[in-house]
Amino acid sequence: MIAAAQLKALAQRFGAPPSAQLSPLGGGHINATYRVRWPTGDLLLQRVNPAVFPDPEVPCRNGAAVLAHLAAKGAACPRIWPAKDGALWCREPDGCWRAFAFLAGYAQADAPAHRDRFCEAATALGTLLALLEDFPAATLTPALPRFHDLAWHRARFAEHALRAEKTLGPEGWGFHQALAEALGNNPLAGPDRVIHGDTKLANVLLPSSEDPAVVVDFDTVMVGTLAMDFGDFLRSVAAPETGRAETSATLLARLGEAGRAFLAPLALREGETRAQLARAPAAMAWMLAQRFLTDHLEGDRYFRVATPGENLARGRAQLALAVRLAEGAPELAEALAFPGAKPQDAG
Ligand code: GN1
Ligand code: MG
Repeated sequence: MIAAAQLKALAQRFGAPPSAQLSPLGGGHINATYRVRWPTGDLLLQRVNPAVFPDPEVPCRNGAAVLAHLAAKGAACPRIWPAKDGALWCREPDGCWRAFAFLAGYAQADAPAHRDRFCEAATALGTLLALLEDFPAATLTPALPRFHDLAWHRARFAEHALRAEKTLGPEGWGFHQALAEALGNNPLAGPDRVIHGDTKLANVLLPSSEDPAVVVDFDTVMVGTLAMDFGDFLRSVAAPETGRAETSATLLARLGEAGRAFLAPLALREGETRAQLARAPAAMAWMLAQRFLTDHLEGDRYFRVATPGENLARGRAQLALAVRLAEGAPELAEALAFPGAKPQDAG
């Protein structure tokens, strides 16, 4: 729990008057986020969680550099709100605090009201990756070492194999085994790119006006592969928490549409093929399932839970989703055919 007095004092370091209104903003499993409002200011104040990020200044620094790059190109992106002393973030004993101008009039792309706007979110993310193609990758420090390293997450989960098998039961454990077989050794491989690292729908804000969509949460920008961002986005578009009961055909048609919108702004590189990208949503869902399950078995130290068992439920849901996505991968590869695809992209 973050004490009200501490929050107030922090808000004042970012220029808020003592009378400013403070309200918590939900969402996210890791950082703590608040909105701070007063007559002439409106900001989003956030603590980067040091229990997750070994050095919470690293995501702040990476994010600030990427946002400066995007702003210089005139892209719609979050605006950092510096502290009164000019600092872009404040190091405190409980983590790093930073602020952004609050984006009023926008809502997260996973909001029920936006359920049919996933292609706008996809285009925003594809455009972002295109804009990051000339970002100096070597200046980024990994905020979370081995973050999207599927083999590493598999090995960590495997340490709990006996308990995991018992906890998941024959069906869930069977899903896990089947995915290991279906997805092969390195389904997220590809040439290096600067990627966002957390491309779920909720990290795209859609406007109520004609303005462009805005991608947020640059804590995990890193050198990775297109498959990682592409796969994470499509697995979130497919996520069961969106509350859709869809047939597989409808789901795959929607994923095909979202996937084409994501890829349209990008020039695919050698090694980035449709067949491989089509397996990435399953791979990302499977990796996330193992991250949730490992955390459940280790006592919920990473992903925040409101009640015990929540990470188990999240893990089970991602596991079932991963199976569905792996089954649909060949069809998704077909659906990803997009105008302008080069023959070598046919994978
Ligand atoms: C975490 O905290 P949040 O919700 O932005 C996680 C992502 C997961 C996501 C699942 C740094 O993101 O990798 O996909 O939960 N971020 C980190 O909802 O681990
Ligand atoms: Mg995040």
